[in-house]
Amino acid sequence: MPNKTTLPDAFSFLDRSNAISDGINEKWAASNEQWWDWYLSLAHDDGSEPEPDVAAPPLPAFSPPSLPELAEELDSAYRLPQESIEFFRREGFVKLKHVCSPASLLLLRSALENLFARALGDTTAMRFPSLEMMWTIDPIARAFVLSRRLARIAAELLGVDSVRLYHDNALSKLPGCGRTPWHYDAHHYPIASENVVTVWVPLQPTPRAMGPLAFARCIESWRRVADLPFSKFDDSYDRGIAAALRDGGIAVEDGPFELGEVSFHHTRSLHTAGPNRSSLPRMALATTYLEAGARLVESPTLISGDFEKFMPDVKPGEPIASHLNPVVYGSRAAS
Ligand SMILES: O=C(O)CCC(=O)C(=O)O
Repeated sequence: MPNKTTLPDAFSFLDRSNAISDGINEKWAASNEQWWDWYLSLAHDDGSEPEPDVAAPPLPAFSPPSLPELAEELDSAYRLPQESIEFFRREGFVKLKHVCSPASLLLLRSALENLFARALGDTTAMRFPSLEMMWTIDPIARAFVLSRRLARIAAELLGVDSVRLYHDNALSKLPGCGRTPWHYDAHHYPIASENVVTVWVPLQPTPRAMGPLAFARCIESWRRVADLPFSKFDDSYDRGIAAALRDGGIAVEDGPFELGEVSFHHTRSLHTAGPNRSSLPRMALATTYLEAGARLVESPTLISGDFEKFMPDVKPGEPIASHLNPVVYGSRAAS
């Protein structure tokens, strides 16, 4: 069973050039994988003893779909109820059941496990291994990241005609890894648009003990923390958001995810995730889509990580439309 892991302090994850000043108006100098380790080190840990570890629910046996079967499933339309659209626009997130079949999700899980092993070797040395751009090298990841089914839901929730890919992210929260800090994505994405959404696809049944993604209710909740100072060295930003939500009596949706259930969160949605107290890595694919036509902000900051990797040669103020930002749903003419 896992032990609670104490992450080194944030300072040790920052490149030396980023650790000199306490400002954020500079370029992130390390990798995006290191970015996630740094970001998790900004999560508050109250130092209390971890709750007892729990056995993860066993992964169901499955017979893997062929690639054409996977493509058929992931390109077919999902019937998105009007109430779900209204919920998303009011609350900033929505959880939808039966979006993907368990067999397809478990196939993706095993593909990502192989990619993690190849890219990172012994991932137990890290607590929150992450990978990006898997869609450019792996056909199973590509089927999910370029899924018309998922991108169409994203477009319908945002109320836009077409969406492009911003990036994909495989996230593996290992047993014993702590919390993901409170944040909203617009605070770090270098995208000059409100029409940005992330689909979080968990790759196992995810009970509370595994740290499912959790969301503050009400899409306007971020306004309570819009002026909160951000520190790249400590957990003050995470603690500040938690306090603002508590003081404002804002409810948090932190329930489990069934296998097949996914969430979509708006770029202004405040979210967090608990520690993984189970014996299984909590794996998820998080893919972000932006409204076609959205532009790169004029002044990205260190909190944007190595975003240039996702949009080569796009200059500040230009539309984010590189060959790595394909239109995944809708008409190319829109952008
Ligand atoms: O999986 C997590 O713990 C965090 C994911 C997240 O914050 C995101 O995808 O926006």
